Amino acid sequence: MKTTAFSSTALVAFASVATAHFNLDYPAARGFDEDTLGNFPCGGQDTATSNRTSWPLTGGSIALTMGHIDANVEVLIAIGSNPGSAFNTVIRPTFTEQGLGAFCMTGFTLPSGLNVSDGTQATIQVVTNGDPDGGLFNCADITFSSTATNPDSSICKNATGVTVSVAKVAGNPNVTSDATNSTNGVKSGAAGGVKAGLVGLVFAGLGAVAFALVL
Ligand SMILES: *[C@@H]1O[C@H](CO)[C@@H](O)[C@H](O)[C@H]1NC(C)=O
Ligand SMILES: *[C@@H]1O[C@H](CO)[C@@H](O)[C@H](O)[C@H]1NC(C)=O
Ligand SMILES: *[C@@H]1O[C@H](CO)[C@@H](O)[C@H](O)[C@H]1NC(C)=O
Ligand SMILES: *[C@@H]1O[C@H](CO)[C@@H](O)[C@H](O)[C@H]1NC(C)=O
Ligand SMILES: *[C@@H]1O[C@H](CO)[C@@H](O)[C@H](O)[C@H]1NC(C)=O
Ligand SMILES: [Cu+2]
Repeated sequence: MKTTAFSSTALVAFASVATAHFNLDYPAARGFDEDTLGNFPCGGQDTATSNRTSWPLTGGSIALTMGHIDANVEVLIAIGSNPGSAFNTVIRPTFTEQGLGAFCMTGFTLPSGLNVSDGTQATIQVVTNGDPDGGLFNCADITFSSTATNPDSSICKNATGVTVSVAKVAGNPNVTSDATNSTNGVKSGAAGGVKAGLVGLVFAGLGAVAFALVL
């Protein structure tokens, strides 16, 4: 799925068909480099930017453009103004998305244990899987706001044919797609910081299996 020319104007337009592995369109990504998207924790964009999106305390949305016909997706968050790689909290456990183009996740709620209020700064990390090996990452810096509103349907929308299903990660004891079974999608005993790396490995295995099934 890796292609060459990806223009920044296409990223701004949101409406364009994906040419990258995946894009994080909203909240605004720190940046984008197709070649370093596989680098933990933020696809080569590892320093917080000053371009923070005001994001709702409850019911937030995250808009992506998907460049793989089939991808596992997970969303994590780290609290703080420049949290490094401390993406210890899962806010959307791993699931499988199918279909190219616009994909907007809606209805985010935060685990009750998280110390977040109006004005808290944080960074959202979106993890998807690769081609098929390895994890792919991108991050967006946000400020939680009780008055933030979600973007309109020109930015937050699903392309025709986009579907989601339960992730095929049942074999990994450290990952659960049942959000009610753990506070953050990671079973106790699995270190959160380590987990994103594990997810990449899991994705690698899944990719190989999926590829074999296609054949
Ligand atoms: C900053 O974020 C806004 C959306 O919140 C986005 O439209 C804009 O392109 C971003 N600017 C840069 C330089 O990334
Ligand atoms: C929660 O965050 C506020 C400000 O961000 C801080 O003053 C307070 O100590 C934090 N509480 C806990 C329990 O970490
Ligand atoms: C996109 O599809 C997902 C999965 O069905 C759904 O949860 C989400 O709300 C949809 N987004 C929009 C903007 O309708
Ligand atoms: C929930 O967690 C318990 C204890 O770790 C485990 O026995 C059970 O299988 C889990 N359920 C699901 C659906 O993952
Ligand atoms: C699960 O997590 C534990 C603790 O971090 C780790 O030792 C183990 O290798 C993990 N297992 C898998 C299958 O990822
Ligand atoms: Cu790709």
